[in-house]
Amino acid sequence: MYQRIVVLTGAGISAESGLKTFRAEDGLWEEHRVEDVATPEGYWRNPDLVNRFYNQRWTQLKKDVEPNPAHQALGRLEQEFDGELLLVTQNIDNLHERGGSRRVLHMHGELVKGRCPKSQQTFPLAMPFGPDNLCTCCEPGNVMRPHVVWFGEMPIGLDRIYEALERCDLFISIGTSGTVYPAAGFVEMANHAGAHTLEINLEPSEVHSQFNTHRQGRAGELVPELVE
Ligand code: BJW
Repeated sequence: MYQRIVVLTGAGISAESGLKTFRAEDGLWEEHRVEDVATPEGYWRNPDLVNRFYNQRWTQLKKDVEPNPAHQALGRLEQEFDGELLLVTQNIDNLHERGGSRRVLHMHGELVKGRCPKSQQTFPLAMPFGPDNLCTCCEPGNVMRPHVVWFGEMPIGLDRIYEALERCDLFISIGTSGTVYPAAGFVEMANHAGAHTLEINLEPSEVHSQFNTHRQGRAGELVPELVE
């Protein structure tokens, strides 16, 4: 059986927990222009707007969101699997960790952290983003920005991800539209490595034709079935 697995997750895996995806009709960007809330230029133009966008998502995550059976199944997989497993998520929520996964690579950052724009040091988020939320690594402190990766910025942990993709024998993509690179290109790398590639998504993604196998439907049903 498989010995080296890479799992990539996207917003769709958290949809059944009540978190909005990005590109759905009622999605996170419905009321915003992508250039305004998902680029560094948008942030520096209007930090208040971007802070409000992330503070709302942070409040929701703290208050009323729980991991769903797909997160929990991946948590069990990590505990029970004997080989190498790398769980890479594009999501900035912490539902994988709360679902039992101990080693999660957040390639687009983490909602529960802020980052000093000068030193790039990250801090757990103790209070909402705003002019009073200062880093403690500088004197005087700098206003922290969300620890997220916007368009035009370099995703986190790419060396580790590419190394795992070059060696993997199974690549599973769950709940992502395949529209954002470099994540959308991971299937091609896994195919190149000779891995079996499986897509689990509600609808065919933009890169679905590159996968060997597809399971179309809800992650909360299909991922537990796969892991059992
Ligand atoms: C379900 C479900 C259920 C629903 N069960 N499924 C041309 C070619 C290549 C690259 C580029 C290019 N032009 C520009 C670029 C670069 C750019 C890019 O990709 N642009 C595209 C728009 C073309 N990329 C970047 O800038 C990245 N950096 C970069 O490239 O650096 C340089 C570099 C050079 C060389 C090598 C490597 C790097 C950075 C990208 C940063 C993305 N940031 C965001 C915001 C993060 C913070 C936040 O959360 O607010 O990340 S954008 C947003 O999209 C977010 C997501 O992680 C990401 C992907 O979205 P995702 O997860 O796929 O969500 P959706 O909504 O799109 O899809 C959900 C899916 O789930 C749907 O298909 C549903 O059907 C499904 N679903 N319910 C199963 N219950």
